[in-house]
Amino acid sequence: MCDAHLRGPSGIITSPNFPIQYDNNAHCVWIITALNPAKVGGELGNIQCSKQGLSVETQSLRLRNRSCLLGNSKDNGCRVSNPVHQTSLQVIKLAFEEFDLERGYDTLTVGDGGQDGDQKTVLYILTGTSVPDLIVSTNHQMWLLFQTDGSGSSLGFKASYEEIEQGSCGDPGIPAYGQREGSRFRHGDTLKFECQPAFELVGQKAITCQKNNQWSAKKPGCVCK
Ligand SMILES: [Ca+2]
Repeated sequence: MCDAHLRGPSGIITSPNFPIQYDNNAHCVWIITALNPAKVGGELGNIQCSKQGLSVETQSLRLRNRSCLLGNSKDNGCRVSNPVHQTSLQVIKLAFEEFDLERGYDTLTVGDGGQDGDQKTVLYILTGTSVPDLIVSTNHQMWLLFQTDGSGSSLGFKASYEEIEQGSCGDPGIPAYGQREGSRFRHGDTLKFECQPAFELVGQKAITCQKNNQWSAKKPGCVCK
């Protein structure tokens, strides 16, 4: 059993057994929900759910109610008297610290929203040994699906998640032995990087926060000349 519903404002996700090798035939789902009421604008109002067949399982009901709050009331039979404006939405930023999966056979799929496995909401399918870029959802929820095949294991992954304000790409950090110009991470903001003397910049000198909440490129690195 490795499925989990996680909540903001922040936390850590690792593959099972990390940093020891993960199991074969694993199927793990994590659903992260931003739940920081202080950051949600306006009155929430009353929520009434009338449609039959709503799950009685508490967690699931909470998730449904949450989508209620975001104005998605037609789908789940809930009525919200005073819906929250989407502009104050919190989204989920996922940053990987370590990543090592058997290339092509074991995968971590990252998607937007709370419906795990929904092909329409897939943001990335990750495999191999490169540490992925920062991933930011466009929704108040993000799902992760970890699947492994019947043979060949690796160390797995470790990632941290954090709620950030909608309209931001999140802080990508500063490269070791480098410095950064710019400290705003919202749509249209650009960060410039340079390296200390004796180090050479590898990657893009400047990256811009795009409207899909992703930086235009990964944070560059500084390597010894
Ligand atoms: Ca495998």
